[in-house]
Amino acid sequence: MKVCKISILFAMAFTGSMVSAQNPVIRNMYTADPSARVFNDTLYVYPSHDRDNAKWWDMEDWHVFSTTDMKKFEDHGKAFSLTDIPWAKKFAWAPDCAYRNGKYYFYYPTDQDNIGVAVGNRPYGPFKDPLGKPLLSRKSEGVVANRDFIDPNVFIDDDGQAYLFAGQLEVNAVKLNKDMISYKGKVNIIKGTDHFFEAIWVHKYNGKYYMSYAGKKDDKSADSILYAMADNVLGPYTYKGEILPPVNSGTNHHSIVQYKGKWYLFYHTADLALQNIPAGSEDRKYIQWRRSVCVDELHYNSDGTIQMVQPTVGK
Ligand code: FUB
Repeated sequence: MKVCKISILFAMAFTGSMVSAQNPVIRNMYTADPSARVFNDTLYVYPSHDRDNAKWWDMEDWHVFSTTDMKKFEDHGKAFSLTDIPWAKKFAWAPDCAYRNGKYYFYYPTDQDNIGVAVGNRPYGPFKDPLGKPLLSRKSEGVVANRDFIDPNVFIDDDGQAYLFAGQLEVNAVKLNKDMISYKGKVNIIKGTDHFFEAIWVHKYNGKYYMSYAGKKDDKSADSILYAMADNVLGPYTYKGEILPPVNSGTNHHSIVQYKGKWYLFYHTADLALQNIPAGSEDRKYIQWRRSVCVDELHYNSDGTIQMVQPTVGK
């Protein structure tokens, strides 16, 4: 009887975060760093676009994807590219997008140094650079960037105030002005995000703020998705633990979104590359740069903490 109860509990815990059978959900190209956003009842994914033959993170452009059933993800094509940004040279990495005043604001890092913003009339672009310079960079007053200055995340609170978060090793945060292309006040350095490395994502659930991010939970581990909670968006946060264990792509980068009454964790793995590249091929050593977007359901405990997600990761 005891064994039976334990196995039922185990099965419930596992199926609670069980994958849709289709992971990776984006298969027409390599994609990573998915920022999922809901605009007008459609879920949009803003990922990085890993090149087909990539041997590093030398990405050049961004595509936007959308779904209404969490199964079929439509590629809306190239929305923005390094060639659209005169001041940027390289590395079209993890973006994010926000909606305000009838416009869509696309935030992106370049050169491991800068956070730019581009504006479009539709969620899938095309986007245009309104500033001709970065919105924020490692040289901006108050920014702490001892490693890369990357991975923008925008959070709009219930009172309408928008915040831009960015950074590696330190979480930098500014308040955006209503125009969404400028900021006000000082750069805040967020406290309490233990083990933080990169990939900031802020969301709110039942009045609490959640900051989730990639980081090593101890010296021996690879990057997990970890999280911290706070009563105020700018912290201080209290570290809570792991949401997603390390996956097979080395980097781990995610987003959390509510859609049609369910919560989802988007992340990436190297599974599509493992399926595409035959075992024994030299190219197998490059799978960490040919990533693919996955999604699983996410569940909260009654005290607001987040249950671990068990990803389906290939070998
Ligand atoms: O995709 C390039 C970089 O790898 C991202 O900016 C990081 O978050 C990591 O996923």
